[in-house]
Amino acid sequence: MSIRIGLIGAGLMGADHARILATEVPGVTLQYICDADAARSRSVADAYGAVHATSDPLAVIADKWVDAVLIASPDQTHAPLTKACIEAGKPVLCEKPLSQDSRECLEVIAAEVKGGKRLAQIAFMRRFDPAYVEMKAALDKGLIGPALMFHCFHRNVSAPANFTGQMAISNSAPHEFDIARFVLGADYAEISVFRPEFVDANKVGAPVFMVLKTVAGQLVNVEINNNAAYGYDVRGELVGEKGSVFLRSPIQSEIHVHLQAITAYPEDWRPRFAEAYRLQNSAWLKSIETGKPVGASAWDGYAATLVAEAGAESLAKGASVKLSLAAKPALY
Ligand code: ISE
Repeated sequence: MSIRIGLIGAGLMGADHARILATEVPGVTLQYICDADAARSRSVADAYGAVHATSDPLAVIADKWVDAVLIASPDQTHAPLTKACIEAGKPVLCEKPLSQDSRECLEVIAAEVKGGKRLAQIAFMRRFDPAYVEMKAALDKGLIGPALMFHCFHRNVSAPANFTGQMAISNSAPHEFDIARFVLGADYAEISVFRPEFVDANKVGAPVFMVLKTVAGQLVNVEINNNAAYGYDVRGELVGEKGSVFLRSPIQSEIHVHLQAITAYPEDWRPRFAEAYRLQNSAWLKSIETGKPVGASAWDGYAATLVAEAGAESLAKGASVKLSLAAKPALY
């Protein structure tokens, strides 16, 4: 039976989720495309054969003809809409971050605990990326020995138009906060965030450099540069006592011409993580059928947001900030 999806948010990521659900994931009916911009929701609905276009997210969530909801609207809407889905008893895949405020994340968690079941999955799609999956498998099999350090680079061509303030930390970096925590299987104890001295701190997307220590004593360093200019480039190397695992990007070809070997960088994250999104969205749909949650939970969303808040505090204070999570409910 087809699962009827209400998709909220028809911007860059929402439109790509519509494409994925319409063309790469079997057994889906796009019941709604919802966006504050009515013309944009209509355009995406027409492009991918959705039944309805609307600008009312709460009506989408309440509609009995909607079985599940995918949230890809602006960050500040994620937590309240996810909470509304949980209270309506509907499975929801919410784009990261769950919120830029850890208190909002705890409200979502409280709603899930009250309902007694996990309904929310947070779209930390790198957990499904084949390269990161192989990295975690190598560690878990003991191939490189105990993990010591995890080096992460995350570079965008230029900061997205909607970026403000510390979104390098609160919007981009949560990917690294979550994937390193997932691969290492460890929470964080503290974070220090730095910025190159000569960089204009007020320039949106200005680079930040972070050093995190896990509760197990491992070190994670994260460079976020949202104005890298040359291409979209995400790198990682997990270093263990006996070896390391280097993250490879899915490069399909290399052009040999004029005494050069050329490989291309993608313009943004969608081509680089296309397979991760396809696998994530397929796994989400399967979890709706089986009732067995997969991927990142609302608790994982809270954990990433808490680190981002501490990171912004560390950058402002010029000092490391220690982290302590709330008590983890048994549901997670
Ligand atoms: C964006 O929201 C994403 O989630 C991308 O995966 C990430 O690379 C980018 O930095 C974020 O702004």
